[in-house]
Amino acid sequence: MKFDELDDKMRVYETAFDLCALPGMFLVARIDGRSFTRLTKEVHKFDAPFDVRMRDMMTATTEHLMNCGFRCVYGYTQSDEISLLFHPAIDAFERKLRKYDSILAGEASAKFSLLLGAHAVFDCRISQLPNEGLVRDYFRWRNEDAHRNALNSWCYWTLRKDGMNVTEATKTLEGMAVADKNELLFQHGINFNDIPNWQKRGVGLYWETYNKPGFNPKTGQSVMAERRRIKVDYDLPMKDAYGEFVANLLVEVSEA
Ligand SMILES: Nc1nc2c(ncn2[C@@H]2O[C@H](COP(=O)(O)OP(=O)(O)OP(=O)(O)O)[C@@H](O)[C@H]2O)c(=O)[nH]1
Ligand SMILES: [Mg+2]
Repeated sequence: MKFDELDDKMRVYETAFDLCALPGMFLVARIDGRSFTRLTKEVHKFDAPFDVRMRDMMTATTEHLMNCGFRCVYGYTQSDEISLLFHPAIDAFERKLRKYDSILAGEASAKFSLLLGAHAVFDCRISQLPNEGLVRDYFRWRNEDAHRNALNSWCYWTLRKDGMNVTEATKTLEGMAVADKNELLFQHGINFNDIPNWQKRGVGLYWETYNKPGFNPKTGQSVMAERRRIKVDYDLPMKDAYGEFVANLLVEVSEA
């Protein structure tokens, strides 16, 4: 068989199920650390429940993903996960989903591994959201997940540090109401309201414009040039206000 024939014959197996996102769909990627329960507790001991080094590595990885060839409007990270909202008109790789999944997982794994100085792996999945309301709901979902996890992790590690083993701590928290979890922390001198917002709400990254002083060599004059940079927000709003915040980012890109 000639090479061209062989090429045609085999390529169809590779591409037949190569799905493309439909035009007009909002695309959101979620990139999640593989086995980070083990990585953060056994392999590389991070402080629990939250370690600022983990936060900073996840934030730097998010920033890297926002700058790696996809039109990204918003990045969000909490725990071992990153969500990326792409520009509604993104057309990178003809919107082929396998490209988004594989490249983003690869870029995240490479970046985080370099920062950690050890092997770390991420997976990636894409949500195709047909309207802006669902984009808001998506980000509210992850934001509220961060809040729930923060309360649970704070309770769990408070009990563990108080001498309970894994089973005792897990059993104590099973079915406990939110108010009782807050009270449990309070009894141990922790006011959940005072826990930093980045732990309870996650971290948001978005573009801002700023004026950079420059010099025009032709005229010899100082000039201001408009530039874009990523702002890291450790104090995100929550619930409806967070939904509004995400919707505003979409308004800004549609007006730009
Ligand atoms: N110690 C510590 N652990 C963290 C921190 N941030 C995230 N983690 C842990 O990372 C894990 C993330 O949870 P999951 O993604 O559900 O669990 P996973 O083990 O990564 O499992 P898969 O994603 O299914 O591979 C949890 O166990 C968190 O406690 C941190 O700052 N400190
Ligand atoms: Mg994980």
